[in-house]
Amino acid sequence: MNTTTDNELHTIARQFTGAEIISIQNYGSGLINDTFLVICHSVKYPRFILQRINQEVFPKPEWVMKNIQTLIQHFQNPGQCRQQLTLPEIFSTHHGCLFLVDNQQQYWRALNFIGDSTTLENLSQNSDAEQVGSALGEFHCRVAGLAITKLHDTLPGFHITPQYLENYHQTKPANKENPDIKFCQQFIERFQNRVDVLEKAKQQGLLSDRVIHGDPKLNNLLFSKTNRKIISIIDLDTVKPGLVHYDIGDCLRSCCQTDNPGRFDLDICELILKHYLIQTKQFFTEHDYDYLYSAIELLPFELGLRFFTDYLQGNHYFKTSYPEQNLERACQQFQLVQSIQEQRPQIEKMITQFKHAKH
Ligand code: ADP
Ligand code: GN1
Ligand code: MG
Repeated sequence: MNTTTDNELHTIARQFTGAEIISIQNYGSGLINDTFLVICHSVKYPRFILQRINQEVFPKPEWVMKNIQTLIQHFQNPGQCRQQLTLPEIFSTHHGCLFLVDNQQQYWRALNFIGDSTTLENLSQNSDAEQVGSALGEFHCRVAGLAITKLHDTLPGFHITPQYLENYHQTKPANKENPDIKFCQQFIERFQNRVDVLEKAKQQGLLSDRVIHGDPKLNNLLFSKTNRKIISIIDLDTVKPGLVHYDIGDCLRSCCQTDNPGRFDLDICELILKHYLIQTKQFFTEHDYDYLYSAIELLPFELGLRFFTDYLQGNHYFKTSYPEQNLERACQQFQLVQSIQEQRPQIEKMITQFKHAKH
C-alpha cells in the first residue's frame, strides 16, 4: 500500500469537514484498513474516523460504501426487533460523495466517531457475553427484512472455505522442519475433507443466504463506557449476502478464546448463543440449528487456514508486526478447533436443548 504523508492526510481529512483540524492519529487494531482518529474544532463532530479502504482486499470500494449506505438507510425503518444498536454515519465529501479518491488512486472515507465507546479484547463478565449474543441477534433480526439482492458482493469468496483450501493447495509448501508449520500442515490435512459442510448444505437448499455482517468479531462491537452495553457494530465492509452461520461461528471463535489461548470457553458460548437465539428464534429454522456445531468448528479452522496461507504467501493480506505472526495466529486458531472438537458432545447437547426449547 502507498504511504501518505501527514500533510496529505490533513488535506484528505479537510475534504470531509469544514472544521479546523487539531490532530490526526493512527487508531484501532484492525487488520485490514488503515484507520485514523481525526480531532477537530467542532461542536457537533469533534472527532471522526478517517479510513483508507484496503483495495487489495476490497477491489470495488465504491460498492463497499454503497452497501453501507443501503444498510444505514434500512436501519432507519422501525421494526419488531430490539433496537439498541446504532450504526456509524457516513460523512460525505464537500462534493457530496461517499468517499474520496486521492491522487494515488487510494479510496478514503470518514465516519462519525461513536463516542463514549470502547472495544474489548476479551470477555470478562457474563453480562458482556449476553450483550454480544443480543447484539449479533439484533443485527440479524434487523437485516432480515433487507433483500440480499440490494447488496453488492464486496468480497467474492469470503467465508467460502473450499476456496481458501484450494488457494492453500496452490501455494508452494513450506519447510516442514519448523514444528509450527508441521502442526498447521498436518492439521489442515486431517480437517480438509470437512471444509465444504456449509457450502454443501447451501447447495442442497438446507441453508440459505441472508444479509450478514461478515466480520462480527469482538473488537468490531462497541461497548458503551457508561453502561457497558453494546451500542454499535462497526466494520461494515463485509455486509453482504452469506450464511448467518459464518457470523455466528466467527463471533464465537473470537469471543470464546479467553484467558487460556487455544481453549474454547463453553460457558461464554452458551450465553452468547442463548441471547442470540432470543433475538432470532422466530426465523431460525431447524436446519439452521442443525448446522450450528459445524459452523462453530469450521470458522476458526477457516481463519487458521487463511492466516497460514497468508504466512506462506508472504503476509500480504493481514497486517503483521513480525514475519511469524500469521503463523502464530494460525496455530492459535487450530488449537481452538481442537478444543472445540474435544467438547463436541457438550456443544451439541447445548444446541439440541436450544432447538427443543423453540419447537
Ligand atoms: P478494520 O477493517 O481494519 O478492522 P475497522 O473498521 O474495524 O477496520 O476499524 C478499526 C478500529 O477503529 C475498530 O476496531 C475501532 O476501534 C475503531 N473504529 C472504527 N470505526 C469507528 C467508529 N465509527 N467509532 C469509533 N471507533 C471506531
Ligand atoms: C480481519 O478487519 P478486521 O481486522 O476486523 C478479517 C476477518 C478476520 C479478522 C481476524 C475482511 O478483520 O475476516 O476474521 O481479521 N477481515 C477481512 O482478526 O478479511
Ligand atoms: Mg475491524
